[in-house]
Amino acid sequence: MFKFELLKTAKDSKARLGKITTNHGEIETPIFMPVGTRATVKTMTPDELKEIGSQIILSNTYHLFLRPGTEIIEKAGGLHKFMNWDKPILTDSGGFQVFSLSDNRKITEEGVHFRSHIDGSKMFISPEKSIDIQNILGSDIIMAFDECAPYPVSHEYIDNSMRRTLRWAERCKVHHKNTDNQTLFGIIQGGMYKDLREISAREMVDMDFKGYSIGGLSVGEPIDLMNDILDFTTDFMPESKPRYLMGVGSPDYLFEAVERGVDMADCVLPTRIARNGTVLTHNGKIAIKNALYKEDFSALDKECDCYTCRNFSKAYIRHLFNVDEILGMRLATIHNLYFLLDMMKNIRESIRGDYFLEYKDDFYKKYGYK
Ligand code: PRF
Ligand code: ZN
Repeated sequence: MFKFELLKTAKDSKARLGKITTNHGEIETPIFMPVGTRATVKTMTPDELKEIGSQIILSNTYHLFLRPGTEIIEKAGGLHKFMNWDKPILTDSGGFQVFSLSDNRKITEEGVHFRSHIDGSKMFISPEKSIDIQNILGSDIIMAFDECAPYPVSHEYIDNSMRRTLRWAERCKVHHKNTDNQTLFGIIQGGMYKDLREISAREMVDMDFKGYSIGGLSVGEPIDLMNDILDFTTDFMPESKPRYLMGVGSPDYLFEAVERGVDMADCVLPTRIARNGTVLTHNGKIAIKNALYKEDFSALDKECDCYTCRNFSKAYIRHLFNVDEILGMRLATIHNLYFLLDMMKNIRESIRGDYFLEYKDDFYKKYGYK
């Protein structure tokens, strides 16, 4: 079961309002997906994730393949049961992590040989193997195996890499049999080269996936370049299918993506920065360890209704970080995720009410962007 309904397209931009239905429930789009790389959104219980409004989480083939391994997750009855999360799960194919984390990679037409970043043991992931692993995980939305090319890199490199990713996508589609329960997305690559983005987008769309991801962006390029390539790419994508921008999760990147027609995004940013004491607020980021907050008994963000902001002060959370108490990380994570999920909810409301660009403008002014 997989359905995408496009409910509305904004008048002032390419922003869209939609709804995805999966076997594990509905997802309102545009949506931000918290990242649970190793079958846990770091520091958060599933109940807490639900309480802050998470509708879907992302997990990673690469990490779960290395540890605990597919055999254990299979015995547990799949990833949903293993981690006790009964809402939708999207898994990435390993096509990014294998390139960013592993050692001694060798890319062949068949797949990628690499050494585990944990114990150095020899590993291999091919398009077929990535699908097999994701089939065992039982995630609702699965990704084709791709290469996320580095930046900056030559036109020739991206040309070869993007065409191999197209052939790999075709192999994933042929190999994926569990189509009633799991929906496969193709990933558009092409680096920062428009001619290659166009080929990748057109060929992926011809293969008729149920949804399309945009990969190879937010890899270190300037935001204006990303916005330009993104705007160009979404024009080749069908209106009737969801569009997922991979690895984007700061407030400005999310607004810019939605404005250009993106429906889904994920990133470790809110959870990662929370663990080093960086907190998102309506007036910009703050470093909670700063001495400035030593005697500040107000909430992290006076406009936030999250559990953390309703119950604890900056001074207390600063203290927790300064003495390395794990509750500090938990409270900051709850707040940062709530902040982004609430922002996405406001974005959806603004598209519904035809004031998306005004909302963006107000948010940016207060946050201190631009
Ligand atoms: N491919 C895959 N996962 C990803 C990316 C990609 O290009 C990115 C790029 N920002 C993040 N995650 N498979
Ligand atoms: Zn809060």
